[in-house]
Amino acid sequence: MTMKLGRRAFVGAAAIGMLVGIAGPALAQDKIVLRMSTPASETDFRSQGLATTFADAVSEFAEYQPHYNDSLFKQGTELVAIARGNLEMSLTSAQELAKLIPEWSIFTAGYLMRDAEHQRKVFEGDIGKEMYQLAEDKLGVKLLSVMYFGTRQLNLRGDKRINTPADMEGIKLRMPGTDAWQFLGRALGANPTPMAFTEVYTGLQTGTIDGQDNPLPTDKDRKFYEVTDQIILTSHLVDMNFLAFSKEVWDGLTPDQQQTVQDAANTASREITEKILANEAELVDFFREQGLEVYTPDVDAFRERAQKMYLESDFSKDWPEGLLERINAVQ
Ligand code: KDO
Repeated sequence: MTMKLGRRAFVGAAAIGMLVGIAGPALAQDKIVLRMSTPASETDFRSQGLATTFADAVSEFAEYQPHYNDSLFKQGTELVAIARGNLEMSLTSAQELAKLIPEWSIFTAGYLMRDAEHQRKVFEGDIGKEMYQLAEDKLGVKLLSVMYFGTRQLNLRGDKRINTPADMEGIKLRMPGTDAWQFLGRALGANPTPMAFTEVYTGLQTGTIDGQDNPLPTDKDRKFYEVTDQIILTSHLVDMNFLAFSKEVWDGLTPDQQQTVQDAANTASREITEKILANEAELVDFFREQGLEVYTPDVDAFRERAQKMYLESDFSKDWPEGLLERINAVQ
């Protein structure tokens, strides 16, 4: 695949490149300290999987030190922090990567990935290798593994029945604060508004926003069901996270240690994926028990509008040639 780097990517990469290597990894009792920053809570499946499986596997030579709820770095600033040598690990997303590497925006498109299995095969195959290499070359960030984070669904206040994107008109939908996320909100027919993940519960409670989108396990973990009335199963994004790791720290590990870190990331990511899939399957009943309306709209109408908008968007101009077809062909 020929990767064409746009001007934006070069400027961003050069600026970040200049900052790499300012500080070396911290050591605690002769162990490398791996600080991981995330907006997710401590009880989130991803947090739990990393704090057990990953942390245990690397414990001989590294101390895994998680920081939850945006307490160390703000959502969306973690990748630059890693590139600058100020952070060792994060759970990153295609949307955050796309902000720095435009080619990555292909993975922010609604209705692209079919399911968790499709996602795993794409990222554990050649496409994943190429996209991970791009992140390493341009940012000095190693993407160790992909984990399924759940399929994103609409979650709204009020009882307005939503069947097609036209019904979303005027709905103030909180989406995370990057262009890629805001575009997805518009592709769903909504009026998107940026807000940090940690502020969403209060935003729903006070009515600053009419709704939000997240996978069902996240809606449960953050108790969004307490302050909303309905979940519309649009399944608009089969979402994923990547375990991001400082290349500088990685390069300082012995080959054995690197293998241990890689194996730990793979095992933890697979376990997390399985747990999220199992939990997702149980949650429709749970939300109904909490009194929410849960229903499937005209998903084809949402898919058609979103796919058309993405193909006609500026994002698609940065997609590597042939990549869309290659992703679709992965069985
Ligand atoms: C969110 O802000 O809605 C989001 O789900 C976006 C994801 O990419 C990811 O950052 C996630 O938040 C955090 O990990 C918190 O769950």
